[in-house]
Amino acid sequence: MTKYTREDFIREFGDKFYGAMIAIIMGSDSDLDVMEKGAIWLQERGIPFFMTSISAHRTPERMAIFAAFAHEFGFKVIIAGAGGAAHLPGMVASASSLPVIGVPIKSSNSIDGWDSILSILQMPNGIPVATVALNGGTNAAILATKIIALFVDKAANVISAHAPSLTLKCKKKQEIVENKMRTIQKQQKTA
Ligand code: AIR
Repeated sequence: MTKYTREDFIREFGDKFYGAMIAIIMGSDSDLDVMEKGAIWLQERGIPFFMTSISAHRTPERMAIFAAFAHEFGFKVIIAGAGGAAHLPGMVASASSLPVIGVPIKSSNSIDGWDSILSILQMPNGIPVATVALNGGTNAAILATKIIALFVDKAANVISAHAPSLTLKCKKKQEIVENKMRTIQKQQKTA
């Protein structure tokens, strides 16, 4: 078996990686439903990202190469999602100097999601993985954007606009609930 090398990775993608500081990796294409939500959140806000699948168990050499050279490839933060025996975020964190955000995924081989959560959350002392909620692909993208917002103005602007957009969404939710209150009150009067 031939070894997977740094040059193989560059051959696959070129050496610019779409000018992305955020890398999104996942154990399988079956994780896409969850992970693409984060990618779409970034895309809609004009934040460049790179995305590929890497399996800690099925393609360990490719994972090791990605982790070892992610910093050199220009990434500043890695989002890693996996399901079941979810070793990808922790193994990448152990071999990279970059911060890793782990996304536990309730996958087809997951019992109920706890296996993925605990595999990513319960890292040994010395090798942290910032773990978001089960299937939290979007939150991972927001956290990654907050990290690069420390030194990228564009990302800082995206983060500044994020809180007001949530307030607006909540205003709509508030209206729905209050409208329901009025409907119930009206029904009570006419009863
Ligand atoms: N997985 C793949 N290699 C190692 C792990 N932990 C995970 C994937 C996916 C699940 O196994 O992240 O969540 C099922 O993968 P598949 O390819 O069988 O659908």
